Amino acid sequence: MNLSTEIADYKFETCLMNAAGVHCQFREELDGLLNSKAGSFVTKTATSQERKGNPEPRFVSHLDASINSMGLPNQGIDYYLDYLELLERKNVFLSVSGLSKEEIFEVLLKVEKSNFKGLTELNLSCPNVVGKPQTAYDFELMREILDRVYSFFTKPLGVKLPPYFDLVHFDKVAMILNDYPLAFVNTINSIGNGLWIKDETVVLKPKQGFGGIGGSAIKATALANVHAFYQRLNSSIAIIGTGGIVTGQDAFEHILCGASMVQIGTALAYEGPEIFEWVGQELSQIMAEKGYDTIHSFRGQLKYIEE
Ligand code: RRO
Repeated sequence: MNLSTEIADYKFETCLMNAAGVHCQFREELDGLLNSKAGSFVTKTATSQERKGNPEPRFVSHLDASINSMGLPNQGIDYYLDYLELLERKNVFLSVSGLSKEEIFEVLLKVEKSNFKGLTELNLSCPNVVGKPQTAYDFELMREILDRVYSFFTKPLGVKLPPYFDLVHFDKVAMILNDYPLAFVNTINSIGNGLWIKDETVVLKPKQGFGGIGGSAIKATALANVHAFYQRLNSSIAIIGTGGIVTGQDAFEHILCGASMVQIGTALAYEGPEIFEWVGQELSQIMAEKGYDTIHSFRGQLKYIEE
């Protein structure tokens, strides 16, 4: 079965990969993804300097559910650029962000000037930095940032979005994104600021227990966001589907909604990189049963119930 896909001019042997933040902070973890059946990887969102992140416990997960308030722990942009510049493969993703507009521009300028030849993902949706709202929920700020970024950044770029919950918001965000030559949009990040309780106590230390929710519970929201943007974005902007993928059926549904590539977060954290093998096998089997040879033959072909 052929699970290959492309984003902009980049080709991938299979459409499955990790979600940023999972199994990708350190070289050893990235090596593990390189040696797995994933078609690519994305690095942990990098800031200008190394960050330790929030105090522990800051991540709790099961196979199909998670809550996190990591607080953007990462090794700093130089660490990821050093790693990526030495790789022979170019079809990989570098995730970046910053705690201020200026920091975002500083990090992206470094990427622009580097020898990195892959795809850059600008994370506009980190839900866990104390005192910092998610950029992509402020539409004016999002446009201001993209205007400035495109004044100097010439490499293939995409954005990581938080979930939206209103059709008017899908319209507004798509209208902004369609004004830029984005290579891709990645939807969704975790659903921000949920709360888990055990023994009458929150399970995470930071932010009095509030954290981003991942796993099966967010699949419906993820599918809706993938499809809403598939319906609204210019066809030159590829969609990466993230959220609630545990099985081949989940990956199939993301592609049916319009995703060109799908990312696994919570389930990868629980199972490790072997997960790509069985999700790939399950996806292949579903496609074979339905008579689809490639993901292009059903991508975006979601059916509606007509009168
Ligand atoms: O590090 C985090 O707390 C984090 C980030 Br940057 C993000 O984009 N999404 C998330 O769930 N956690």
